[in-house]
Amino acid sequence: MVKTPKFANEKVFAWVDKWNKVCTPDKIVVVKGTKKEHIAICEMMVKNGQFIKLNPKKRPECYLARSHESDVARVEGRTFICSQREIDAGPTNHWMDPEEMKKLMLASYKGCMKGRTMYVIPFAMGPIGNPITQYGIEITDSPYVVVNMDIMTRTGDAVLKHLGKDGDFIPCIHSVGAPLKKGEKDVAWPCAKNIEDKFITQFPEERQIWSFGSGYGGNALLGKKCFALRIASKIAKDEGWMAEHMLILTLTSPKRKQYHLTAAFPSACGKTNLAMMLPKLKGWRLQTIGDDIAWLKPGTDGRLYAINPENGFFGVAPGTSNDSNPNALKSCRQGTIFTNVVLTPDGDIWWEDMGVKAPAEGTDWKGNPCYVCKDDPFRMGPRPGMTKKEIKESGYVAAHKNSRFTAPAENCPVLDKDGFNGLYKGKPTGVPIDAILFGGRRPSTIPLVNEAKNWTHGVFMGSAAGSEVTAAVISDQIGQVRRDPMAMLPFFGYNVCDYFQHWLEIERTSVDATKLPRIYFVNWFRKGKDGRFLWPGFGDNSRVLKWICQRIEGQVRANVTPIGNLPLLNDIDLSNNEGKFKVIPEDLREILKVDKDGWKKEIVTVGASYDEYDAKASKDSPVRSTTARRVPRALRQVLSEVTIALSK
Ligand code: OXD
Ligand code: MN
Repeated sequence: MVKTPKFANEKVFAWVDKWNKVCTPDKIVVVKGTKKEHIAICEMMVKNGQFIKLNPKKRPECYLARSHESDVARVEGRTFICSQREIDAGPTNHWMDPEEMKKLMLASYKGCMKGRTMYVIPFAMGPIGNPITQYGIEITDSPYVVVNMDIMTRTGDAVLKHLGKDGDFIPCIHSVGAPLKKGEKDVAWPCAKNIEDKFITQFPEERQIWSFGSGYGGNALLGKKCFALRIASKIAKDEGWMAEHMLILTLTSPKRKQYHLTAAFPSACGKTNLAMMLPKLKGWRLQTIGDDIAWLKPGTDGRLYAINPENGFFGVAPGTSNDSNPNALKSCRQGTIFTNVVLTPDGDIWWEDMGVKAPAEGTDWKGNPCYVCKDDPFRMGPRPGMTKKEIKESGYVAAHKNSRFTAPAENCPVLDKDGFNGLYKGKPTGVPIDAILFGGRRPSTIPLVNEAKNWTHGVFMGSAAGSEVTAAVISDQIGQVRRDPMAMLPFFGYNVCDYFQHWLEIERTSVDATKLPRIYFVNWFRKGKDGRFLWPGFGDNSRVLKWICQRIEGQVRANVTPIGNLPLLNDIDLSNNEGKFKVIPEDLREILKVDKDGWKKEIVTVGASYDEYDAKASKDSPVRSTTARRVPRALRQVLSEVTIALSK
């Protein structure tokens, strides 16, 4: 066994020592967090065939990784909340008794790092020293995880220094689950090949994270979903704050008034695009604070203050283009790790809907050759000379649908540096939030924007959110609408009913509830009967954000309807309605209407989801009795009110 390195902090030493004994690595490296170290690890991976170095003239300090085919997205079926009692994990989470889970996983971890290096990554979720920031120690045998964590979090010596002798942190352990025999050559993407051998486990009471068998970002970069959402949501509930799957942005009006907005959309539904959007409306400026996670704390003035706990963007590549998100493309210009995209012959990258012509020939995400499509220069197929129709029918994509870029936030040309550093008016409070948006991909029924009548109604709206399932998760339901309350379905660290109650408590316990953010539900994805999108989205979404700001200021009236307050048609600013994408006024009229029949069906399915969360004991599902906790009465009340109002 190799010797466990010394740490000033005893809890850190104990955590590393414990796993050194279990995993028996060949070597232990404590991550320093320097650029030199980052590049050295990347170059070592190039040598080992695990990274491809991209053309430094085109993409300085950028690398490409190709994952194993089984390891391309989050594995919700293998994600567990192991609270002491099943009822505390609730009906939306997989649960196992914590001791049983530990026994099972310990058997997998035994000797799992043989032939490998154990890396110890001290990391911070949030700017080091900010009062909202939390810390973690991730042990991993994956250099891919180390360099991605370097980008996505603040890592290294500075964190250990901040922890000092007795600073607290969330202990995390990760292994790809692929020990090497003596002399055995490593593969390009080591992982446990069978899905049943992968475990992404949170122990919410102990505040620990154990992950095994997967190298994919959402399963392996433990600061992100496992800590900043699942574990943090539990800490937040216990301490009276919120950990949410939300972007944070700063919007400045032509009169220089600043607004801070957060938005919760499910995975791969455009959070990164909205967070970096170029407003089509003249005089409005948008800046990015975060694109995926927000931690919000009530301030002494009753407002909610937010920080982005992350340090980079783990964005979905396909669809990211100069039209959809030029700032994301710019964020990827250097120091970025690409996973499962196409490699071009000149050492650059390409993906579907990048808005860039495909090269004549390239290498697809599986490492196979791919070729430009015969009748569409923006597509690639697996054989030369294929038509667009042939490629579409074959279902082939050259970049995986969930291929990703891991880009440093500091690359983002519209980063709000102060907000990103947790500062507001020079104080480390995070930024005060004016509005919270919920949303999802909904081809029908849900209007463009809908304002909640009050906080409880807004919580109801969030609880009722639904979206088409995307490739961000390994699922056989891709494209189908599923309920995804507050976009947190895969990320609740505890019982969903308690989570709803916690949202309601934020108002009940507020020192001044009139200062809480207004809540809105938006839908950029409505389609017409012909399958055409009825709203251009992207920069045109600034029209909706402007309406929201005007509502906050009390400058415009609204159409008060049974489902909420909708804009009056003329209040959506259609100036500068030019360019490739345009708002079509008849379409706008359509998406600002209340589709009563659609809503009657919608509300029934919301009620059905509540029934599932109530998880009443029944003959058919006796197990559910142990997860029986109820959706808060206040939300049931809103459900009834909306149902009655719609029936009039
Ligand atoms: C993500 C996700 O990667 O939500 O952000 O899956
Ligand atoms: Mn996400």
